[in-house]
Amino acid sequence: MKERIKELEKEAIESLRKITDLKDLEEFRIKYLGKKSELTSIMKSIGKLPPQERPEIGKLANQLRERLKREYEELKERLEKKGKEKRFIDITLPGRAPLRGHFHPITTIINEVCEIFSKMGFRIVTGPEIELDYYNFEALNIPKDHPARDMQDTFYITENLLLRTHTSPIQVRVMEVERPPVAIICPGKVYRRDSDVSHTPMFHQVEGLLVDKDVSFGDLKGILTLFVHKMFGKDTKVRFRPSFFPFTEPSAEVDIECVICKGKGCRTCSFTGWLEILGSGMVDPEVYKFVGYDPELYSGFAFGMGIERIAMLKYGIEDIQLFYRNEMRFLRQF
Ligand code: 2NL
Repeated sequence: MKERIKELEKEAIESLRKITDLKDLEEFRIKYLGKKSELTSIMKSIGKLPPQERPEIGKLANQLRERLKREYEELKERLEKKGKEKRFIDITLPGRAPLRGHFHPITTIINEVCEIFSKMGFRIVTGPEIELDYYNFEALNIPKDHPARDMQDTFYITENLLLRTHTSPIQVRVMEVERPPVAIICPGKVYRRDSDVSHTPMFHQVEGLLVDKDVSFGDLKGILTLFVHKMFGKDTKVRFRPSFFPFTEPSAEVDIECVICKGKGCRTCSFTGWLEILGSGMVDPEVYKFVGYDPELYSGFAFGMGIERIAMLKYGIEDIQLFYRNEMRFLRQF
């Protein structure tokens, strides 16, 4: 038994010296230190030896086990370290470019519109999305029986509080505290109870207002034509078409030549050759009564546009819901 332990030690150490990778080392561990190894069975059989032989054999077997374990751990550590050093890093490879974000297409259009009017002297003003019925409807001369005031069309919070349905209340608030000249541009989110391919319950609007002495319909036409030319290109054809809003008189809708078919007629323009892009008009004297302006002294014009609509026309997008699905394949195209 003593002889066998000595042989086993020689054999084990010899095979350990030849090991160069972790796979062979694991085989070594199983063969010499595992549960089914010869050394383990020697240790198990010590109880069957004559009592006087047991201490010496036991000691030798234990010493061998400790030595093999130590050598095994040392070699394992060395091989693992070597494996890490071996991983080759090519420092000449170009780095991975970080993904760069950009503005949402709706934000881009809002910024473009606001910048055009800023340069013409309009001041950008924002206001609360939760409004009083007074600022959203009453002061804008929208009668009590107007369909827009229906529960079906407006999100009411209480009888007097609602989610604004346009950004006009901002302009009423400004006129309430400032005397003319007033030239403001008001971007923001607005809410209506509507949802299909061309409507979402929340959308964006930009409205503008200019009030001073001697502001005429000619000024409205001049400024809005300039806006269209800056926004869609200086060769874009514009037309003013009579319309109606409770808060303007007279009122006009502004159309541009269809950007898709260049006026020939297509599905986008319902075969009219024209696209409606904004509503406008001379501020109704009734509105001035609510804010304490003298309609004999002052006049002005206002206009409003839906940003999603402009973005859809400008980029040729057919489904408005795409703006709010946050699909990267859609957003990355802008
Ligand atoms: C549209 C039409 C419009 C206005 C908004 C306005 C504001 C005040 C007084 C008078 Cl405080 N008018 N805003 C005027 C005409 C049209 O918007 O189609 N928007 C999407």
